[in-house]
Amino acid sequence: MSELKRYLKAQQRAVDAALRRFLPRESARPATLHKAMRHPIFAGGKRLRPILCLAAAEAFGGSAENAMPAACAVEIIHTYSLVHDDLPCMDNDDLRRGKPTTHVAYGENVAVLAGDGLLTEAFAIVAQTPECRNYKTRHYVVGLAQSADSRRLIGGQVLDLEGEGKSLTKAQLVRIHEAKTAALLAGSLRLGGMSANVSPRKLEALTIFGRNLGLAFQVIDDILDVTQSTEQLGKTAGKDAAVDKATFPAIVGLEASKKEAQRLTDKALAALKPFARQARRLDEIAHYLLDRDY
Ligand code: GRG
Repeated sequence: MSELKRYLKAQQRAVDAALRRFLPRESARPATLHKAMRHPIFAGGKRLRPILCLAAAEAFGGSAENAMPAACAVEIIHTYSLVHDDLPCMDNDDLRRGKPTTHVAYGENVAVLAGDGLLTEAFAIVAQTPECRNYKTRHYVVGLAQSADSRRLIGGQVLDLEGEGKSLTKAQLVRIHEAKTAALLAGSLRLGGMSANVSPRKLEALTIFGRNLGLAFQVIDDILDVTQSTEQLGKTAGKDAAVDKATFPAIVGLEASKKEAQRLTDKALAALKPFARQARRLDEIAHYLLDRDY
C-alpha cells in the first residue's frame, strides 16, 4: 500500500472515531431516529471532505485535533444531503455506500427526519471548533452554512432537478456542479484552514483550490457513473443516463470530460503553487482523486 493510501486510511479511521463520539448514541431516545442517523454515516464513504479539511489545517500549521469538529460537520452535512437525495421524491435510489439507503432501511418518514437530525447536529458540532485569533465560532458556523445553503448545495440540487430531461449548456452544468458539489468541498478546505488561523491570502488559495477540485471531482463522478459498475461504486451506476440528467460525458463526450477533469485539477493545483511545499499532501490528494475508479 502506498504512503498516501496509508495516510487516507488512517485519516478515515480518525474521522470515524470522532463521528462516533460527536453523534448521539444509537440508544439515545428516540432510538429509531438515532439508529437511522448513524446508518448512512457508518455505511462507508470515502470521507473525502473531512480528509480535505484535516489536510488543509495540517498544511498550514494547524492540528487535526482542532480541525476535527469542522471535519465531522462537513461529512455530516454531505451525508444528510445523500439521504435526502436518495428519497423516492428525489433520485429514488435504494443503494448508497454499498448499503440499503436510509428510507429503504427505516422508512421514508424516518429518513427525512434522520436527514434533518444530521443537518442540525452538524451546526452544533462545527461550533465546537476552537476559536483562534482570526476566526471565532460565528465564522465557523457561517462558513458551514455558506457551503450548504439555498444558493449552494440545496440550490444546486434544485437546479439539478429542474435540468432533468432538458439539454443544458456546459456553462449551465458548471453552475450546477459549482453549487451542488464544489461549494462543500471548498468549504471543507476553508474550515480546515480557518481552524489553523490562516491568512486571508491562504484562505483564498484554499477556496480556489477547492472550487476547481470540486468541479473536477464532479466531472469524474459523471465519468464513473458511465464507466464503472454498481458494485464498484456502491451506488446505482448508469443512473444519470436513466433519468436523462445533463452530465459532462453527455454534453462533451467521455474523452473531452477526462481532459476537462485534468484541466480543472491543474487549475486547482496552480492556486496552491505559492504554498507548494506546505501543501504537498493536498497536491497528492488532488492527483489521487483524478485517477480514482470509485
Ligand atoms: C438533497 C439538499 C440535497 C442535496 C443533494 C449531494 C447531492 C445534493 C446529491 C447526491 C448526488 C450527487 C451526484 C452529488 C454530487 C456530489 C457527489 C459526487 C456526491 C458523492 O460524493 P462521494 O463520492 O460519496 O464523496 P461518499 O459516499 O464516498 O461520501
